[in-house]
Amino acid sequence: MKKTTLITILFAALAVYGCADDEEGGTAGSGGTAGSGGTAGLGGSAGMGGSAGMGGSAGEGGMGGSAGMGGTPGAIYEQDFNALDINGGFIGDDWLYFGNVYNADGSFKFGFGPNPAPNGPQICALATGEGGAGQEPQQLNVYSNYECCGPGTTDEGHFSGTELVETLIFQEINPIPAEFIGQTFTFTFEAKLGNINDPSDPKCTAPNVCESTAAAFIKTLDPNAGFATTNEVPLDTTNISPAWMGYSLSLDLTDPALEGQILQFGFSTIAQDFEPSGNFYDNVVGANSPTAP
Ligand SMILES: [Ca+2]
Ligand SMILES: [Ca+2]
Repeated sequence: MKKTTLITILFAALAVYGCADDEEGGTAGSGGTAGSGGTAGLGGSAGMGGSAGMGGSAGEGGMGGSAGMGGTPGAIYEQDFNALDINGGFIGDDWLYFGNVYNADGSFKFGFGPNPAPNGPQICALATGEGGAGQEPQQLNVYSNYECCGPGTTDEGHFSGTELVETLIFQEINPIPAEFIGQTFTFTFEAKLGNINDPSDPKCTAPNVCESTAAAFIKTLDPNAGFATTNEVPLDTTNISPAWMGYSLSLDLTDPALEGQILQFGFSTIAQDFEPSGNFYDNVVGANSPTAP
């Protein structure tokens, strides 16, 4: 049943994205097309099992957000952030947040999550006015959790002055279905430098040194091995251009052992001592294509 429904969503997704020409017009007429996308999304939700993220996306395709992005062949997830509620408490569309704290020497201290990714004031937030025609009206700003952790009590994370605070903002495919094996998963997005390590920030003026880092990533985790990371493809976004540019990273899913594991893709930051860490992201696409021999 799972397999059958998954195939349904894959075809349904293609059908939805196939309507891109309609969507690009931004006309009311495209709304009607998107309605059938919503129906397909319900099937997708069941097919993807735990991944409400994927099903949710297709289901909400009725809003035209994902369908409107222009139709990427093999796309299983698309988000331009334009139709998400900028006044809501969460990013929505099943974006998740996981937090980690590391000791000053980089050793792991503790982690927590996953939880729904908040729409500010910490961790990440929908933004507007940070892009051009290809990114407006809304983008995603990812930064640190400056309330982490235990202010006035345990004084950890930023409040320790030396510990490292990691934020991970991601979509999850859980479990990885059999159909993904033999495919290459590609994560593409656009990004613009935010306030990360901004030299004009008082936090970054001598003698203080700002050392925040940021990245995009694809990971797989094995739930049957204590959620051990079985693959990790990072793309450093610490020093990206202040102009919007496109980026891409990919992971070969050939290993049959990946079936049933968890695939995550998204953005991360590591910061300490309240140092600035923000970047802007937009036009996220996760797509499968047959792995080249
Ligand atoms: Ca956008
Ligand atoms: Ca520092």
